[in-house]
Amino acid sequence: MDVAAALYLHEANLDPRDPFWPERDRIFWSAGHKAPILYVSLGMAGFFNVEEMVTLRKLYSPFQGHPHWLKLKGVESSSGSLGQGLSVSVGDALAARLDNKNYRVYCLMGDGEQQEGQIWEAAMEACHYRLDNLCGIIDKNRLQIDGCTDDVMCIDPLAEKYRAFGWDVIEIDGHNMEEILGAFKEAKETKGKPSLIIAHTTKGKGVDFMEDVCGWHGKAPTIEQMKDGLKQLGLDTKLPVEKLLQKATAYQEKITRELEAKQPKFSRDYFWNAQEDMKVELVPTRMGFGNALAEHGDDPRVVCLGADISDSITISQFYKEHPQRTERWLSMGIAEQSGTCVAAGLAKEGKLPVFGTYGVFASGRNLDQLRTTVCYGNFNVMIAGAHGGVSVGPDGATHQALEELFQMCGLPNMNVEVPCDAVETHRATEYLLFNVVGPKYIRFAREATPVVTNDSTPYKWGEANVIRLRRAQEKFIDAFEHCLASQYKNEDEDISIVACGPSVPEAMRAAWILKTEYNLETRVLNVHTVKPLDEKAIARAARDCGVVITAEEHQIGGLGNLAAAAIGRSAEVCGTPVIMGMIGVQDRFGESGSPWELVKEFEVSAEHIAAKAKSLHELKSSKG
Ligand SMILES: Cc1ncc(C[n+]2csc(CCOP(=O)(O)OP(=O)(O)O)c2C)c(N)n1
Repeated sequence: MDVAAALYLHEANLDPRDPFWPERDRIFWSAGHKAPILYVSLGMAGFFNVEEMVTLRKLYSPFQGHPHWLKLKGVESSSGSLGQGLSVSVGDALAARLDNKNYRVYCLMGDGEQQEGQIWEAAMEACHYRLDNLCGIIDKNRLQIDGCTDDVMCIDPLAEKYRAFGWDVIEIDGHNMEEILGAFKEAKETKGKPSLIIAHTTKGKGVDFMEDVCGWHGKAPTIEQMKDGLKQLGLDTKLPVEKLLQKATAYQEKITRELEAKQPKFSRDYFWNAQEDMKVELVPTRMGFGNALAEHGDDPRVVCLGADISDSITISQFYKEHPQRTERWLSMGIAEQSGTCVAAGLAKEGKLPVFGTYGVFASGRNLDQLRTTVCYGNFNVMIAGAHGGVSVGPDGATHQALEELFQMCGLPNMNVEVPCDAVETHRATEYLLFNVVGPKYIRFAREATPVVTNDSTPYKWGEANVIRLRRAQEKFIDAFEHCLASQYKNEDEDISIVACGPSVPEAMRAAWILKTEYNLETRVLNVHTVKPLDEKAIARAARDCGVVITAEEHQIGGLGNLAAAAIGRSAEVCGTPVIMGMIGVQDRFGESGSPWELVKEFEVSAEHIAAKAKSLHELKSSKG
């Protein structure tokens, strides 16, 4: 914070009245998760009224969980996937040179972020091109998410490494204003090479319960903790806390009204647990993954690899209560590309490696490594993509995995599993680990997902389940029957919904809406295995029902296009008219917001599925 204050309020040449002034200095936040500091800095520098920041991480806010330069003036580039900002800064500094401009380029990075290989590619480039208009800044607070940087993946000796890469390195106390300003001056005067300021800092400085404590990453304090913290910082009398809280509440009420006004309407509220009957339990889907690893981790072949969000995705349950397994727990740091190939190396020697991180990074950051090393080599590597869908909520677009099915299903040899709840995630994890030999990707979803299956629900890898609503019950789970698709006898339903992941519970809720509101019968297909896909079950549903809707918390078509192709090439469907619709995210990036707000905003809720089903059914009826 002190370095950012010095940069925005003193050092950098900026004009808040003209945010895109061509001569301004450029400041890139490679560590996009530090967005709140960026926003406060811009606010204090006059880019906007800093009180507007009360909408931080809320739906439609310009203050997204990670900075988006198209939403907020003063932000130079969108970031959130670590390790990319120094390369953007190199490009910008090169552009300045090509255009004979005198502005300077600053890049703020984390110390854990130094574990990303791309940082070192950019470090080499900056030296190669002698970019003395570039100044990198590392917030060396020695902490990251999984623990101390030294333990997660040691980055030291950092100064020597950058010096060896040809940089001028200045080490300072990052809370000492004189040293900070002195470092900026020295960097400006350095010629012929880029400069790096290593700012030694203490995370949470000045607040006793936060100082140097790892668990405060990305976590909001309670109101009491906030007030205590403000007091300790001497800010309690300077900030209009109550007024700001009221402003935040008013904003939330306004967007809730706007969002609700856009939702399809029915005679009553069918949302989860809104009625006296059809109650569900909501359990984080990721728990099924962690519990399965805890249960089966004694097998000496199982090796788990973490990428610095291990508690969050529950992969750490593999060793947390089992100290004897720690030698088979490999912390890779924030290094998804290398981690993927390390897993391949382990698999080559007969291990059962499981590598997990958020889905965006587990399927995108390492796509070429997955393609060339894991899939082309056909290695027995399990990749876990957590927080698939819009479920990461307030973190926003950069952390919301919405494209993995395109990427993963397109890879030859890859197996893809998308379980629908915590119970199915547990069973799928077990099955993949020991029974599917080859590259395998499991996508699990939203934090708290309705539990709609139990241990006696049929689960057969590669085969879909048919789910039928029988009658509303006290418990939602008891209102439905599940059956392996191959054993299901056609009941000539009006509509079929083909779904995977958290869209399965939504499809089931849609079936309830359709039956109660319109007396329509729905066949829900749970296609937990997306590759290999149960094409037969999908084609049969199309032939029997004549209306098929696909439902996915993913860019539209990930599952939908595969289902459409299955129907299109099925001899069984040939000659039968079929109307098809698709529910999914409609070719747009995610947003900050709460998970359920986003399910509604991105039109992937049961209400949207039911409304679409009704309209397609009417269309079918109108055509006779
Ligand atoms: C490519 C990528 N992998 C994982 C994450 C998730 N993540 C966000 S912040 C963070 C830790 C960053 O640590 P550090 O750079 O030391 O920052 P600081 O602790 O100072 O906040 C991780 C792993 C991410 N944003 N991007």
